[in-house]
Amino acid sequence: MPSFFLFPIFTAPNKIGKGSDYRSHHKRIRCTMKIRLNREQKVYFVSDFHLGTPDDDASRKREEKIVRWLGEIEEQAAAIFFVGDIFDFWFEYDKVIPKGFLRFLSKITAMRDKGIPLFFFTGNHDLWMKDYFTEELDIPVYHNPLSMEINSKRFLVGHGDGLGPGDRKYKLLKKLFSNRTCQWLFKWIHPDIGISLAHAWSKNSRISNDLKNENEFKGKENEWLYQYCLDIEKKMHFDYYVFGHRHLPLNLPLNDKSTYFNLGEWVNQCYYGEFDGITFHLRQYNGYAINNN
Ligand SMILES: [Mn+2]
Repeated sequence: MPSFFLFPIFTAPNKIGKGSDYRSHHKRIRCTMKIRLNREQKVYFVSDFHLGTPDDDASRKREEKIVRWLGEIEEQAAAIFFVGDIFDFWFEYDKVIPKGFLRFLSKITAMRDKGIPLFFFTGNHDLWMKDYFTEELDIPVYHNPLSMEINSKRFLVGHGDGLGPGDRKYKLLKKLFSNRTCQWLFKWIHPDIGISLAHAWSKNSRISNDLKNENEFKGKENEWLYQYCLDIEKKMHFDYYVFGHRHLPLNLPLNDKSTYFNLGEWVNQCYYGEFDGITFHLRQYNGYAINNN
């Protein structure tokens, strides 16, 4: 089991994802966590597994690949950050959680039992996480970006949905999805119906279409998260901005000291972020080829 030093300073997640003016988000960013790595240790970041889509077979193969990857990195992992959209749909009822994903859940349970710190961020597909992961697995769940210091580098990490300029349609939808009354109403629909409806919606959503590899980079000026990072950087400095959501692996320098990384996705390309204490690398997992189309 790797030894590690982890000093969470404040446990409460900050609130920078909220508020109508994203330009004031920096006021709420504080260093919320400090991690110090030993020589051999690494911190991993991964997002957008979208477990459950497009069908059970493809999702199962992907899940097996994820479990293999976790098995390969766990010896070196000082911490692993799951940066949202891990599930294509997740909704916690008071006494029920969605069926499936047992291999993945078993793997992360075993890793937590070995003492490896794991952290979840919610994405736009699984924002309805409540206390299940925290209470059952002792995995903190963050709904907004989190700042952290790993060795001497400063990170801002989050799923990234609804940040930056533009995407008003989605921001409105997010308000609806985050609305407590809407959530309360949804939970009274029988799970067999509610979850089926959610999967049908997810399959037709723009984000899901993005997963068919139709997403493309349309220049820095159209990259909302890049614009968001630039804006934060005017007010406070981070060495690395690490987001998911775009389904595009990106490595875009903001200035000579800061870089915006996007973690891509695991339906097609299987990218992840690895920080060795000095440098952040975006890597592709080339384990056992699977056909998931
Ligand atoms: Mn996604």
